[in-house]
Amino acid sequence: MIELGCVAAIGLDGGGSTTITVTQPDDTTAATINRPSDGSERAVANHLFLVATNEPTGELGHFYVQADNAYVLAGSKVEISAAAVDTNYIPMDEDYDYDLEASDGELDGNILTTPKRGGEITVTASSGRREGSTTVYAIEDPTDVVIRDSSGTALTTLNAATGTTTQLAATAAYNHISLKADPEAFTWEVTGDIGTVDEHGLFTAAAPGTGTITVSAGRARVSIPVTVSSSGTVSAGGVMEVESFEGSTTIFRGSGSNMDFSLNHSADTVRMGSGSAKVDYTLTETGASQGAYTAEWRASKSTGIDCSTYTALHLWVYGDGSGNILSLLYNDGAAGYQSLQVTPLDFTGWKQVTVTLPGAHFEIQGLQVSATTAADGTVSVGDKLSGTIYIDHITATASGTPDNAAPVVSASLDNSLWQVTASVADAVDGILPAGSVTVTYNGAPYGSYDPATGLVTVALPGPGESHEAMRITITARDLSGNIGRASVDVEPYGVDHKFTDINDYWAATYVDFLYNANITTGYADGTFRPNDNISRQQFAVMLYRYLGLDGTQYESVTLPFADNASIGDYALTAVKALYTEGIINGSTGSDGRLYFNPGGSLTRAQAAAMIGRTQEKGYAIVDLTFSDTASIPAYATYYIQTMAAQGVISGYADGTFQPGANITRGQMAKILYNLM
Ligand SMILES: [Ca+2]
Ligand SMILES: [Ca+2]
Repeated sequence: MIELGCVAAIGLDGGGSTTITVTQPDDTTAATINRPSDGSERAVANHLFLVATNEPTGELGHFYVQADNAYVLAGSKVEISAAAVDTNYIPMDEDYDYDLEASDGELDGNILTTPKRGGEITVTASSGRREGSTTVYAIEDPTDVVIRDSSGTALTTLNAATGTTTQLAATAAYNHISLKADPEAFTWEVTGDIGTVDEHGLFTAAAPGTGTITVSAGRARVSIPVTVSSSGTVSAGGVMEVESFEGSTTIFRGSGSNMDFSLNHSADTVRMGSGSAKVDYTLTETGASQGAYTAEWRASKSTGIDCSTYTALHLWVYGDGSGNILSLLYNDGAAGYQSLQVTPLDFTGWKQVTVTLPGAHFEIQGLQVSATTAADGTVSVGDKLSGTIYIDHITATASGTPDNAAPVVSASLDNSLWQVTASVADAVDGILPAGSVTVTYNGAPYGSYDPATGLVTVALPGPGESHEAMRITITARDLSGNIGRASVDVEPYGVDHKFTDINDYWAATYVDFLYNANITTGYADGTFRPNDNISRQQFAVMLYRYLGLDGTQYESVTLPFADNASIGDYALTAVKALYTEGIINGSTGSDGRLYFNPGGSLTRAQAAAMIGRTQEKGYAIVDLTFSDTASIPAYATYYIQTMAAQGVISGYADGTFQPGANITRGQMAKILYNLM
């Protein structure tokens, strides 16, 4: 209080028992001006009651002049008001015209813009010889400046995605007195070629990288580090990737009430890429009498969507069939944590939902699930109070229509130049950025993609020499998560087969390829036995080697199978790894226990599901037209649809798929080759 300039203080008990109620000079009713702990004046209390007994005279005495804030950051605006008071200090009913004059700064009507150099400004209202004045203190050198987000929370760092805008605010204080401060009264700067900040504190993230945002006023300045990430890249076609759930953190990092939010990598509940958001909720009545059942998740930082460019959000939702309502929480620039309905959860499995942006300003602040309310006001909850849903790949579009078409990749071999050339184009995004295209040679990164032209050129090794089979694959992902790819196969030349029993085998090239890639070693007698059924543990070993998993990461895993002891030593690490990664699950035996059945064979449907789970989501799918499509089990349908679309898997010449037939070692070799 001494720092504030107080020279004398009276303690009146404090807490809720002291209320200071004042009739201001321009008012005729009293209002509480302190903040008693009860929130208002107590019904029974003792009073010190000061009363003026004067009667109104009806004769103008002076003007009572005040600013909406007496202390302001120099350069900010304040609003001046002047009330007519009679000769007995009683406010007058009628309005009196008056002239306003300020000793410094600029007056526009009742708005005073204080001078940048600061100072004490006297503002006088007068009419004839009657007048009144007030002093506005414009502080040039505040003692404290803080950068805040749009909800007023002080920021120490800022993370933003390219293409997004973040409205920042700043506050200033002088010896602990809060100053009224317009954003324009501060000087905003950004360093590090990461974007721009305008005079109103609106930061536009333009390019990935790190830098700082500095705000200063007088000699006070404060900086926060800023990281701009490339997720949220904006395409020429007006698509912005808002959140893919592929990284280690998401735009929803925060905390919840009756809701848990986590990253999920279980393949069957990912729609795009290899990660999605898992949302577990248990609806709880909010306020005993309100009858509203909700669960909420609030992000610690809001994500702004530029509504001058984008008209709609698109997201994948995996419904739980509960009938509850999924909403986004958002700030419209005026008020936070409003809810915008995304979809009723009246479906199960994945569904793509489009949400039209409701106004000129939209910041994503979180998620909400709520129970439905019937027309008569009753809340329908029943046994649907809790559930689990998944969310994946959120984009914003200018067109209002989601992009569900994969990039087109076309590749060909130029024998004369001994090189592969490929072009990549997406109908919506246009030419894709560097991080969106990968080129591999026999499964390993190789060659390069030119994001200026959208072209790939791969010079093949060893021109004119004998060579093993080569496979060049170009994979491209658009900002909406769709994946397209193409491969060029170069037949082997002048080399022998790797096994003694595959010279006449239709898939010999693939078997040799997997041997060269260290995915299969065959049998000790030099055979591969391509027409044998592959055992479940042999399958696990090949898939483990194909994925390039690090076995040391899984040594301490305890397998849950009743027949652990019968798993071959050569396969144990592979089974532990694939079990941990959610690729193999085992099956329940007639005794109710879980078995891996290592020596058992594998159906084509089982193999397709397991292999399919190792692949990122986002490739095209096709309607299956096999004559026995109806007999494909539900768990394998999606994986067969997407691998058939890619040409990784196919049926038999008679039009059947034969999902229940056992898969052979040679068929497995062809599938793994096609995935490379
Ligand atoms: Ca994803
Ligand atoms: Ca596309």
